[in-house]
Amino acid sequence: MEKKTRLILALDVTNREDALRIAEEVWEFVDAIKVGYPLVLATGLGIVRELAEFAPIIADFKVADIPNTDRLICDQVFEAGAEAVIVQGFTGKDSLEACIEVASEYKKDVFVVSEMSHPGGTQFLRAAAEPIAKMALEAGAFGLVAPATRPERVREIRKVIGYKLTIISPGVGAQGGKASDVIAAGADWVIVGRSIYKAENPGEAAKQIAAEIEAELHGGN
Ligand code: OMP
Repeated sequence: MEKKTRLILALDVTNREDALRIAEEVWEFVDAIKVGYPLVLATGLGIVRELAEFAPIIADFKVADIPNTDRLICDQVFEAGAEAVIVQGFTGKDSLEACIEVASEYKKDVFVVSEMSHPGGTQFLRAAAEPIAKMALEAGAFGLVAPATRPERVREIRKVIGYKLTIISPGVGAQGGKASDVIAAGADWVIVGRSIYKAENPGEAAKQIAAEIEAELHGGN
C-alpha cells in the first residue's frame, strides 16, 4: 500500500450501487478502501474485485478462529482480490501465523487488531494490546489496527513496534477522534467511514480529511 494521502475509506454501506458510486467519488483521495461484513454480506464477495478497480482493498473480516479455519478464510479473501486482511490478535500466535503464511503465499499483507477504538475496547483488549503488538511484530505482520479515539495509546503501541510495522487507525469523525491528532501520535494511515460515506459530498469530505493529514505532516504546525 502506497503512502500518498494516508487516508483509508471504510466503505460500510450495504448496497452495491452506493459502494461503487462512493468509490468513484473518493478514490483519488484515499490510499485504500476497507471492506467488511456489512458490504460483503449484503452484496457478495465479488464486490472486492469490483472495488479493486478504484483502490487496493483491505478485507476487514477480523479473522479470529483456529489456524485451519483462518487459513480457509484468508484463502478466500486473497482469491477475491484483496491486498490485505484484518485479523484479531487475541486468538494467539498459531492463528496469526496461519494468516500470515497464507498472505505471504499470495504476497499480500496482514493487519492485526491490537486494541479497539470503541469504549468497550478498553474492557478486555487494552490489557492485551502491547503483547498482541509484540506478537504481530515477531510473526511478521505488515501492520496493526490501533484506536484514533485514544491517540495516547497509538503512541504507546508505536513504542512497542518501532517503525517495523505500520499502524492504521480507525475512530476519526463519527467516533470522536481527530485525523491530525492520531497522525501526530504516529499512525501511518487514518481509517474513516461514516464521516465520508454519509457526507452529502463524499469526495469533498475525503479531500478535506486528506488535507488535514497533509497539513499535520508537512504544515509545520
Ligand atoms: P467509522 O466509525 O464510521 O469512521 O468507521 C470505522 C471503521 O473502522 C469501521 O469499519 C469499523 O468496523 C472499523 N474499526 C473500528 O472502528 N475500530 C476498531 O478498533 C477497528 C476497526 C477495524 O478493524 O477496521
